[in-house]
Amino acid sequence: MAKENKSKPTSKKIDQLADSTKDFTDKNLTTNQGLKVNDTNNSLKAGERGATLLEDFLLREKITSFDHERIPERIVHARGSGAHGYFELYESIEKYTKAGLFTDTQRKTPVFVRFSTVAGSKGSPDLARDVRGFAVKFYTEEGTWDLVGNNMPVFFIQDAMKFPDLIHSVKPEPNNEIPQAASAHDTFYDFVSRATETLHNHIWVMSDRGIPRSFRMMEGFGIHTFRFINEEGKSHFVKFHWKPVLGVHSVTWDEAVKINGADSDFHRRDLWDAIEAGQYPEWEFGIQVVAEEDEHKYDFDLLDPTKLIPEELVPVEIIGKMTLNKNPENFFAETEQVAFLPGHIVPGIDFTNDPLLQGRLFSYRDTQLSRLGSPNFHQIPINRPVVPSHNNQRDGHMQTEIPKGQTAYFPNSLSMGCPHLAKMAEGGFTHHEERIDAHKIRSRSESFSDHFSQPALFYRSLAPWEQEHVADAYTFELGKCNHQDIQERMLWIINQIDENLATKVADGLGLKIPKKIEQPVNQAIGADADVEKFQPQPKKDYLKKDNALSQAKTKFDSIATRQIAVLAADGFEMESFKPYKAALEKAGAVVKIVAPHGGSITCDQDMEHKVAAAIMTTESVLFDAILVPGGEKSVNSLLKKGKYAKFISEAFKHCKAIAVLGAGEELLKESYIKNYTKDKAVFVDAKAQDFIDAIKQHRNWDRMETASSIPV
Ligand code: HDE
Repeated sequence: MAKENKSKPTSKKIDQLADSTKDFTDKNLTTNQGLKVNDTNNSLKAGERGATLLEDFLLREKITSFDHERIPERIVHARGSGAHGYFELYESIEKYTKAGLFTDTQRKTPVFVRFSTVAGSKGSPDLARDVRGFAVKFYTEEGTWDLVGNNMPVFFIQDAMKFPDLIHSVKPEPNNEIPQAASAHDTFYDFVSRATETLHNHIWVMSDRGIPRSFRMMEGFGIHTFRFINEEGKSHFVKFHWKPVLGVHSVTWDEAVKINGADSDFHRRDLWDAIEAGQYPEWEFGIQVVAEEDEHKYDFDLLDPTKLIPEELVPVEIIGKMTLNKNPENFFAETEQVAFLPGHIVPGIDFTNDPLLQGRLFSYRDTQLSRLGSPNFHQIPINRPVVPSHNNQRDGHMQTEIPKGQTAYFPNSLSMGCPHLAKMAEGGFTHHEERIDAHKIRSRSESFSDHFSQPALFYRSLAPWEQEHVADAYTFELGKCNHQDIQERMLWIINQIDENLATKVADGLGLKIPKKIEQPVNQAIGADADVEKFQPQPKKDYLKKDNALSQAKTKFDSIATRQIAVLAADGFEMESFKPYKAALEKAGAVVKIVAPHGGSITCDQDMEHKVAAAIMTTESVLFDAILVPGGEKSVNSLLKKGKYAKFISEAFKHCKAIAVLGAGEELLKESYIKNYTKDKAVFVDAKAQDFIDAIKQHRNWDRMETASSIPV
C-alpha cells in the first residue's frame, strides 16, 4: 500500500474537475442569480406572525431547490462509495491490444472507481451479504473506457433477459418491502432453486467473498470474456482481474451483523480514511488471454458468464497497477452522478457475444437516462472524457455546452463535412469483424447447461474453515425461508454440488436431503422447450482444485492500515507499551486508544494520550486486533466496565490476534476466553513482532471451534 506525500494529487481529470468545483471561503451567500442575500432565516411575512407572502422569491428558490434535491437511486448497486486514482502499465501488451492505456508505459491514466453492494437501498448497511460492484472509469487519451465489474468472477444468470427476475427476487418482497439488503428470504431462494444457472455466483456469495473486510481487500473481475484487438486487427479473448495488494480478506458473519449496527458506513469510512491518511489502496491489474483458435478447447463456454477460467488452466498475467489517491470533493456530484456504461470502450478492446454482456450494452445507457434525466449526462463533470467530444447530437435537458455553427447533421457541406469521420489509422473505432451465420432463435446454447461443475470446483478449492463458513451461510440463509419446499429443493441442489456440504446444511435446518425432485429443477426455459435438454448436466471433474479461488492462498504479508484497539485507562504502563506501538505503526497499522471516556488519558509517565474512541461509542468488531497495555491502575478501571471483557471476548470469538502486557492479563482472565495460553494468536508479554505476525495472518482460524463456544 503506497504511502505518498500529502501534496495534492493531480491528473488531467482532477484538473478538469477543478474547473467545475466551487469554493465558498470568504464569499457572500447569494441567490442562484448572484444576488447577495441579507436574511436566509426568515420568510417574508405580512407582520411578524404571518401570513407568508407569495412575493417571497428567496423562500421559493430555497425550498423548490430543496424539494428537487433527490434523483432516483440506482435500481441495483444503489449503495456505493467512490474514489479517484490512476492506472499505470508495467509493460506494453501491444501483441494483444492497440489500446493506448495498455501500450504506453509512460501514461498515468486517471480513473474514478465506485464500489457498491447490489441489493440494498442507498442508505443500507455496508456489511450485507452480497456481491460488491467494482466499477472503474478509465479516462484515456482515446476516450473513456468503463470496466464495470464485480468482486466475484461470475454472474448469476446467463442471459440479460433474466436480470429483472433475478433482481426482483432478491430485492425486498413487493407486498411488505422486507427484508432490506438481504438475500435470506423466500423469493430469492424460490428463484435460485428454479434457475440453476445461478448456483455458481450464489456459492461465491455464501462464501467469505460476500462479506469483505474492506473494499481495499477484495478482488475485482470484468466477468465477461472480452476481446483484445491488436494493430494487425488480430483478436484474442481476454478476462480482466484486479488483485488487491493487501490480499483478499473478509470478516465473519457474526461480525458483519454486528458491524451493520455499530457502523453501517464501515466500508465507506474505511476507504475514505485510508485515502485521507495517505495509505492509498492499490490493485494490480491482470489479464487471462485465450487465443481465438482455442475458443472451444475448454469444458465450459467462454461466452457463458456463469463460468470462470480457472487460473490453473490460464494463469493471470499481471500488467499494471491502480492506485486510489483522492477522495471525491462532493459525494452527490461525483459518486452519485457517475455513470458507468459497459458500452464505453476504446480501440483495442471489443465485446464478445456473451448474451449477458450484450444486454448490458443496452441497459446502462437506458438507466442513466432515467436516473440522471437527460442524454446530456456525459456533460456532468465526473462523466466528461478528458479528450474533446464533437458530434451532431443536440439539445435536451440541461445542455451545458454551446455548440457553434449552422449544421447538426452528417454528411454536410455547409460545415465542410465537420465534425468529420476518423480513419482507423487516426484512431477511428471499428468493430471486430466476426462472421455470424445463424438462425434467429430465442433459446440458450446447450454448452451453457453445466450448472454444477464450477460451484463444486469452487467448494473443493476452499480451505476447511472457508467451507465451514459456506455451510453456515447456507444454513442461515435457508433458515430464514418460510417454505419447506424451497428449502428442500435447495438441499437437493446443494447435494448435487457437494454431498458433505448438503448434509451439514440439512442438519442445520433439521431437514432431510430429498432423494429426488418432483419437477425438473431448472424452469428457466421456454414453454415449448425440450425440458430435459435444459436441465443441469451432471457435474464434471475437469480440475481438482484451483488455488486462486481460496482466500487461504491470498497474501499474508502486511498489517498496513489494520486497526488496533488499545484498551487503556489512566495510569497505563508506558514503558512496555511504547515499543509495541512503535513497531505496529512502523508496520503501517493504525493504533487507537479505546478508553473509558473521550478526550485524553494519562499514562504512568504522566504523559497525555489522545483517546480515539470512548468505550461506549465503539465495538471490537470495528478493529482487527486488540492490545491491552499493563499498569494495575489502568487495568482495574477496565475491569469495572463489563464492556471491556465483552470487547476482548468478542475479538477472540472472531479469531483476532490479542496481546496483553503485564497486568493486562487480568482482563483476559475476566473474559470468556479459556486456555488462551495455548492459542497461537493470543500473546502474554510476548514480542511485538509475534503479535504483528499474527495480525498479518488476518485471523487464527484454528480457533474457530473453541471460539464458537464464546457466548457474546
Ligand atoms: Fe449491472 N447494472 N447489470 N452488472 N452493474 C447497473 O446501471 C444490469 C451486471 C454492475 O457503480 C445499473 O448505472 C443488467 C454484471 C455494477 O454506478 C443497471 C445486467 C455486472 C454496477 C444495470 C447486469 C454488473 C451496475 C444500475 C444483466 C458485473 C454499478 C445503475 C444483463 C460484470 C455501477 C446503473 C456504479 C449497475 C444493469 C449485470 C456490475 C440497471 C441488465 C454481469 C458494478 O443498468
